[in-house]
Amino acid sequence: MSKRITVEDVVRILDDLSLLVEMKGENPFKARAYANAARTLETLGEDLEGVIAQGRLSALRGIGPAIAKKIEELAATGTMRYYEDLKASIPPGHFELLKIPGLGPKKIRLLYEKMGIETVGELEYAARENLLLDLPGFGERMRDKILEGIEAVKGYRERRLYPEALAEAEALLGALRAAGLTDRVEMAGSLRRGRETVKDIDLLVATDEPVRPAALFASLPSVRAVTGRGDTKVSVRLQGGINADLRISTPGEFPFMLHHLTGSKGHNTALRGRAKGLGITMNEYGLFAGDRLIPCASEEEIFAALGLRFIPPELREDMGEIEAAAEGRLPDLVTEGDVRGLLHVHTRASDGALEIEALVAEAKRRGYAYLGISDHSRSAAYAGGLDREAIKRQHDLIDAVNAAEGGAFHVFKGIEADILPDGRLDYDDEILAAFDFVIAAVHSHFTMSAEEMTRRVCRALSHPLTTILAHPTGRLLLAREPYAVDIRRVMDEAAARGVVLEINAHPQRLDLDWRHCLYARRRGCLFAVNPDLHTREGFSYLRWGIMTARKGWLEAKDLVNCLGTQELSAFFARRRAAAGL
Ligand code: DGT
Ligand code: CA
Repeated sequence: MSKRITVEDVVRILDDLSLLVEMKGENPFKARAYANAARTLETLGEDLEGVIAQGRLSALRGIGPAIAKKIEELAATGTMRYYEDLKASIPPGHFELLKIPGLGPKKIRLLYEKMGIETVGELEYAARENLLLDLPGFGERMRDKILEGIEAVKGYRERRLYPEALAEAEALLGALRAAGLTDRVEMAGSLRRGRETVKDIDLLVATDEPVRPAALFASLPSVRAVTGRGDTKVSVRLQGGINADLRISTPGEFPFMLHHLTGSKGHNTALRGRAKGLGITMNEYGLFAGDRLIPCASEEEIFAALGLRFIPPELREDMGEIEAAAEGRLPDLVTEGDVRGLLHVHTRASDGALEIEALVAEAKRRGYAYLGISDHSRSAAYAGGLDREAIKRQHDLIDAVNAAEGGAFHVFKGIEADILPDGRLDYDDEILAAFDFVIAAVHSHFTMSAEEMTRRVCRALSHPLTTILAHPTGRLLLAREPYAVDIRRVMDEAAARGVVLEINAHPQRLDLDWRHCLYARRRGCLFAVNPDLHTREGFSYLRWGIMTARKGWLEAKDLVNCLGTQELSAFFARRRAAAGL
């Protein structure tokens, strides 16, 4: 395509268009149409260029002739007149204002017309100075909500999703390693700890000759600007906008520096406290008994010198890992290799890009023993939810695939059933009983009070056919805060009802949050790390889900998708038998 318009660019512009026409007060149907088209392209299982060349664009679900024409213009010329005109017709800051939760186009127009507010900065000032209170619909609660929203939006700008930061960091590491100038090169900081979002990249090298690696790092092609340069540290801003620090240590200090830079701050402080109790001083340069350095060749030896087992970086969040290491209670963390199969997989029957046969082939190629198909239920009209006939067709197909596999691979029949606003599931019990497993999910009405939302979700959990609760908090990292819900009560209910909690592995979800896993595990909950995949690429999401499970202290025995086919089948059967339906 000319000017290299990618399908991601098209998706972003369609999403922008959806917001822009809403801002302009046009028919809401129009806004939804652009959003739907974006969702279709997002999960397109083939090359957009090819689709356009074959004139098949307007045959795709949710893409009518008018939108198709605009996309074709964009692909052919690199711009879309209609989009550029719309963008030019509103103050530039308004676009960003839309991203603040609770601020819709109407309120933004009001702020502009009555107060001349055009940017997030102006809004923050007005909110802090109590200048908004006279506007209709802008009471104190709204002001507080706006200020919270502004903080969130600011935070979003400063952080990156983990996979994006990791890819940048790996490229830097690769370049440093290839140069062969240093003894060791490692990642540290939030990346090494497997945090879901990352502010900046921390890298560390060991060398006695710092000059050349420092110069090399500063001159890498992905570096946009050098923002700081000293003897032991070079700071840069990368082309993609993220900052990276290279720390240079001597080979002898390397393990201490690596531990220090890995953090977290809380973990470091707690560990220093423990060292002090043992009469040892600890800093980034070493462990010292008085003036004497206690030599350590690795992080393992540092922990050992403090009477501890090695604490994996993912656990270094000051959540009790030091006590657990001292008492030999550290969990035997789950790994990707423990996973036997994937649940929560979408097909073309709803909004996925692949047919069941292609999904099975890919799963087998990756060494899995089973898949659990779970398309959307009928009220998810936005995503092509399945009606009774579509379910029947899918089940016949799955039966045929399973028969052909002859036990070598198994497809479980599942559904991602919407949790309706009142907490009921989206189908009658008779239909639900036809599935091996049911994933219950909130996909609408996010803005209920915490009390209502908690009641809604708990009611869904109390349904005897609910097997798994999908993405329990509904967050979208760097885009949407979790919905208001009493997550502890939800986890208590899941434990009481034997409902499995999903750790959704999509890099923008990673939900259940690892911070909640330990509590849920103590209450006796089971978990499933689910890719929620819509495309072939989605198979790779599992990695991020496992990282999150590890941060949540989970072991293979905590995850139902580490069970073998027979065991999982028995687990599903037991639940359905207990339901007595
Ligand atoms: P980020 O960058 O916000 O995603 O998270 P981190 O953990 O990478 O934080 P960063 O880059 O500010 O610092 C890297 C590590 O350096 C951090 O995890 C622990 C260590 N560190 C930084 N500041 C302090 C401090 O004030 N005290 C201690 N003990 N350690 C610190
Ligand atoms: Ca960092």
